[in-house]
Amino acid sequence: MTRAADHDAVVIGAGFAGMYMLHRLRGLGLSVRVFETGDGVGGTWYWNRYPGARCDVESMEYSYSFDDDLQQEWEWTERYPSQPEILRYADHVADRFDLRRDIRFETRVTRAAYDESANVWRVETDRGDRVSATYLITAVGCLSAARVPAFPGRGTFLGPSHHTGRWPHEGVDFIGKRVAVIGTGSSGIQAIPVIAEQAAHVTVFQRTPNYSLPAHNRPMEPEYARWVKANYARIRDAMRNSANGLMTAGNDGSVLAAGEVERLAEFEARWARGGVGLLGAYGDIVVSPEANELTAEFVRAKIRGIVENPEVAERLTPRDHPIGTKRICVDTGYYATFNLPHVTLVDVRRDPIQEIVPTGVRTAGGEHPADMIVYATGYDALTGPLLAIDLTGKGGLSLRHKWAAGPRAYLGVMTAGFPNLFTITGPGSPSVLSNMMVSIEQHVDWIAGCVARLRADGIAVIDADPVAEDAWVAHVNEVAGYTLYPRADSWYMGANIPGKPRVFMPYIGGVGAYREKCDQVAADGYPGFVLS
Ligand code: N01
Repeated sequence: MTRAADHDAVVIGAGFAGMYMLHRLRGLGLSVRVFETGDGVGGTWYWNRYPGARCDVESMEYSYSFDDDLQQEWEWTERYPSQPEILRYADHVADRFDLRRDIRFETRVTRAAYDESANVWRVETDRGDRVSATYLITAVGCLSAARVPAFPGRGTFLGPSHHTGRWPHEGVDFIGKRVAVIGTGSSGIQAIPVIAEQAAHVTVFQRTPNYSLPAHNRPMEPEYARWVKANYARIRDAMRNSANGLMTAGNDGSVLAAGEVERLAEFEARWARGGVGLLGAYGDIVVSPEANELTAEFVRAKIRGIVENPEVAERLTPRDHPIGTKRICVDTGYYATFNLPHVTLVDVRRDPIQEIVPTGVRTAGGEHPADMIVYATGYDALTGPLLAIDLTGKGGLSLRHKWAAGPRAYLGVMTAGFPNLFTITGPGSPSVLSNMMVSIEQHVDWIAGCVARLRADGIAVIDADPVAEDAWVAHVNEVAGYTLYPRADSWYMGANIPGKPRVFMPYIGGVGAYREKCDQVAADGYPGFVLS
């Protein structure tokens, strides 16, 4: 018997999305090849080994739900899981489900082209692989294309420099070192306090002050873990149907309707509980500028209360964007770190970085000596990892060309002109606005269901209908437009990458509503898709 393709499916990436996709496709009897750039599984958690790296979704929620034995047997040790623990979990899953035998590690997919005459994807890697597959599934992550700004003189620096998302596996010793940290997003805000515990001096280069909420991390309470496990079926179901894939639903009420006493009590309670919950205190925080400002002012007052030097406190205080419209940060001791005598804050809006010199960072105000530079400068989010691959669809259409003015995908899962190509947690889906584990499982289950249906019905090709795609993209933009999100220069908007189109990329309609829509489309025989 001749095979039309080397594999039924190629999956790009062996993070949580790629691993589960492999498991599900195997379950359907498909032959699958996974390509992974790293030499291990875990994706984001494989690369992000910087000090302090920790998830801001609670452990009991940031885990797979597809296998009850797995969720019952795995023991999380802390309220919020640290990077090493998440990586151990990913390794455990890979072993438990015998995933590694179908993953080709240390291999980057460089190119994939749809061959219309054979209805296969022809996939090429940097290791010289040339394979074909009926289905191509990207599981490349949303925040995996690390970005270091093109500061002049970057190559001249004499010491080591590390991007937080490409951290050395052997770790980094900061003891006695003068460390420059550029960037104060989630990664910088987590890393800075830990680096400051060891380093002789830390100079933090901040462009935009960020809102950060305390994690109040603590050891897992066994009683709580037992309770969650006993109720997992119900809890997971509620998470799947929630707005953001979390266990604790936000309140619907209005900040403006609440009196000052009630509002402050609610904010204080959520601040004391820790984590991102403050943003869920009321339903209008990311919708109404006035409601948002009251919430932002609560956090600003906290910053003023923690940071002893009023001038430093003011420099750390965010005023240029509504709270929540850039990804909210969660920290352990971030603001208090600026009370330490060996930690300096440089506001690079007032005192811009001019160049990297062999012995440090030069701003307009002078040189800041450093033995080491940490780039916590973020990612070319969502589209970056996809466009890094030279993807070509029908008639030689390149994805880079198609998405030149911004990403376009029907339901955020397929892009017209690229048949049999599925994207897990890509643009146009809730992805980064949700608990990623929930969104990953939803996409993987939907794709597996779709593939099973195509095979059962003898359908060779599925493609998005451009009309349905246009309508979905318009809907994604319309829903974003009801919120304050488009007002911020965020990576959600592509604003952190010079020249990137300014489009709100994820879908903010909510995890539950999105799932319902996807399930309805499947139940109705895939309207909006072209099957042949
Ligand atoms: O990246 P970021 P990140 N000169 O893009 C600054 C997730 N995550 O790696 O804001 C000077 O947020 C930039 O400044 P500005 C989470 O979704 C989650 O920190 O663009 N500075 C900003 O301060 C998060 O949002 C967790 O003005 C420059 C910083 O670098 C996402 O990953 C932990 C600059 C980049 O911040 C990305 O977070 C970590 C320049 N030329 C990450 N260019 C948790 O779960 C950029 N910057 C807790």
